[in-house]
Amino acid sequence: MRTEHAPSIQRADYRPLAWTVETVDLHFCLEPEATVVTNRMLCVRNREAEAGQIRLWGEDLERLSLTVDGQAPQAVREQGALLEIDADGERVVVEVQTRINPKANTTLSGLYLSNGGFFTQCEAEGFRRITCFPDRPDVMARFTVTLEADRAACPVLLSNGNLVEQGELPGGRHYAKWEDPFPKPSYLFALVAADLVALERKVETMSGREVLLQVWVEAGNLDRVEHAMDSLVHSMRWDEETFGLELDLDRFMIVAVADFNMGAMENKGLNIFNTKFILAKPDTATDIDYENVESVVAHEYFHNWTGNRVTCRDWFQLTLKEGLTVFRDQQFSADMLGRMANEAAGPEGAASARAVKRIDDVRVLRAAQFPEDAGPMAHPIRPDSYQEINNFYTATVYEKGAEVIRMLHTLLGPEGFRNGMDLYFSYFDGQAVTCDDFVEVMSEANNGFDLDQFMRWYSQAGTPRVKASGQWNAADGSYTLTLAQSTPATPGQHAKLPLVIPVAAGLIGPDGRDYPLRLEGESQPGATTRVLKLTEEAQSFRFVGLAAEPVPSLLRGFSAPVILELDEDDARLAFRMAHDADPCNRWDAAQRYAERVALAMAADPSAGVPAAFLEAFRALLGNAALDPAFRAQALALPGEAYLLERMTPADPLALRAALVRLMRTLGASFAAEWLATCEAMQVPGPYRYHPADAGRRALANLALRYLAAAGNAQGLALAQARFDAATNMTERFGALAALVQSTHPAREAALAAFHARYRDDALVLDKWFALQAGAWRWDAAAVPTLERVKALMADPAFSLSNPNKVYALLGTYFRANAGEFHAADGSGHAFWADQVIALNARNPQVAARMARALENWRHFVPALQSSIRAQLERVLASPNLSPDVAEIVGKALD
Ligand code: 0A1
Ligand code: ZN
Repeated sequence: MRTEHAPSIQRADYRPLAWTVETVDLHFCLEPEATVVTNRMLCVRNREAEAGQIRLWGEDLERLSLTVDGQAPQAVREQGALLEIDADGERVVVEVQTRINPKANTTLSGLYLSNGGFFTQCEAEGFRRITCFPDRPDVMARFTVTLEADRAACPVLLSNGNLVEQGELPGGRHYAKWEDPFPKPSYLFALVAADLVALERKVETMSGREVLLQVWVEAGNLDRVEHAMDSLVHSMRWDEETFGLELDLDRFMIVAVADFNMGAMENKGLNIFNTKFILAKPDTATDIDYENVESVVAHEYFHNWTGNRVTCRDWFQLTLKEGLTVFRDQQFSADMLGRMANEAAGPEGAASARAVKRIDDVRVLRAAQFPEDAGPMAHPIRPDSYQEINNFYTATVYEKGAEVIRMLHTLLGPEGFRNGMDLYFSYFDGQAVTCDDFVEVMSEANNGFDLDQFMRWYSQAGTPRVKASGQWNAADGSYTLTLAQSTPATPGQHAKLPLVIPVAAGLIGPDGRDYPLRLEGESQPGATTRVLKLTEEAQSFRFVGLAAEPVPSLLRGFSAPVILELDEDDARLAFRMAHDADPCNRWDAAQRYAERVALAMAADPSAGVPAAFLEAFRALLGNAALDPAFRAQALALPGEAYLLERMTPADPLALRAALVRLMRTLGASFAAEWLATCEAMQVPGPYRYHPADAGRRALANLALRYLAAAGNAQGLALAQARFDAATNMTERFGALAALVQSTHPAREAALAAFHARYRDDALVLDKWFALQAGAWRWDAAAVPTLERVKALMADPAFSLSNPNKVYALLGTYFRANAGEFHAADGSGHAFWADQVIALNARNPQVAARMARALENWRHFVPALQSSIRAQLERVLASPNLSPDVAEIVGKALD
């Protein structure tokens, strides 16, 4: 079946606009059901473009008036959302007045209402839902914004830049006027008019300027913003120290809103956040929530330079700002965690904390991006075409994009990378540029470092495979490592060329210690980890001067976003689990071994857990010298989504049955060790967000999970006791999760107690919904999770209009509970179609995200394929399908 629903937009078709905008003067008369927007633009002819009309886009607008230099325009053509206006001369003033209905705007794109306040979301193309405008990132204009609203309902009026005027108006109304001194694309425009309060802090920037920082929230949440504010201050300092980048505004504001499609948005000087990534206090937020707040606050703040000061020429270049900014926030978090761990446990603790953060990032990439690269939505980090740009805020553009930047950082070294960044800003500040511009400048700043072949990372989709084999020559003490690369075909891209792949390698001796490495031709052995540059289809590297046959440890620190294929027997994996000096690879060895065991058990329902695996697992569990956070990572089984991707054909029910058996065996076999671990991992004193404490809590919670899975009576009693006595959310929720993932009769009472305690707390209730949607069935007689999900949809706290609720309940069920969702009777799939259709009518972006849960269906066993196909077809045939959902479902069926 072909998708005829929406035309696709091609990267190659980019043309500059004939007219751009120099200044915009916006006036908002804010009313929930009839907001009038008056927009006065100074349009200027673009000398670098061919002659043509003024082009404006407008969507869902009621146009009240349109003038050019105060007159009715000579000729206007309208084609869908596009408005083309004839104009003479070089500079004209276009004024357009529109009326919109924020209350009826359930898409959460453009201007909308949340809890009585007005909020905007303009990336990628939401501004055209507010007014007619050349709504493209290559049009950078200076904005002046006047907001007018009811004072009682909306005492706070915010927009980008500096507040230049405010005052009272008749009829209980008031106004505020904001001026943004920096030219910006329309996707960075924002306004907020609501009843909010702020936590404020004044800090000095590196050049000694005093700036005002504000975090705006609803009054009842003021006790949960300290951590976000601290994170903002840390981000500012880090960007000054690491990149010499200073805040360029006198005032920087963050606003939290409960209804938001994504995580947060980097609007110039007025970041708008999903409350989930701002609000945190010990009683309501887990360690992971604290970590997420820190990294999302940093991410949005870092966009001020990578994204806002230098922006994207067109949306195909999205990874220019997103890949780079994710890389920056990952480095920031690693530095922050490392710094805190260093204070507590010295350099070794710091190294471990950094490694644990890296492992987290790799887990996300493997769980979300690898499947995307193997499915119908596979695209290069810089796509060549799209139907709906909102579908391209993907793990590929963000996470793989960050890996590509990381590889540049590896190839050029930290100093070379920094020089490239400096040159990037010196050339392109205030401009809208491309990924090519970025890579070229990196090369120029590094003596013309050849990055031509490297550019293929921007144009090729699919996860490359690197196949490694080694040959030991006992006679001369040499070890020849051969690396061969290939990338599988992806939709529309059959032939792939070799990439530049940095492979960080080490060789481990029989005593478990790394050999210093010496490549043939070198006079002396050097470091124990070397970055090998793989550029050909196959290449060999000969290491010499080795006393005994080594065990290779490849792709250390996950040095490239590839799948490493290495023939290792169980004994080797166990050896690396015990000795690999690179924590990422040590973790990976444990994951590979667990994957092997889980998939073998899925293939053979009578297979047990091999004794050798149990031994290797026990050795890690009992190694008290290892950082608890690392042990928590290494002892957790690989995620179900990742395992399904590795299984051919994917059989979620067989996999689930295997994982249940595996968890039970690991829980029961080491019950004494788990109990002792839980005891040993007590964290004394009041809660603090700190990697050392978080690691101990994570390991204790994992211990409870295994004990509960095994039905261990002592473990269940411990979970119950910890649930009752917990003084922070990490412990309370960890204990609850263990109880819910068991057959223990106390689970229902615990869920009810949790609900009673947090009945008025939307973010905590999201956890409560998600936990139940993600529950496995540990008891064959238990009701299917689907029944539970359906019942929870009727809970008064649930709403299809709130994205967080949808992601928590439906998203968890569709995306993180494969063993239940893919029930053999197809009930999960039919429910999925019902929900996608219902969401499509309200919020296409959220609907499309849910729709993606079934895109990799062709990878599944035949019985499931037919059930899924029927539902995909049902959705595709449903009336009024949005371009967002049509693209996802259409490509899935193509
Ligand atoms: N640029 C934001 C993410 C974002 C993207 C799209 C949105 O609406 C479609 C909203 C937010 C970031 O990277 O944080
Ligand atoms: Zn971003």
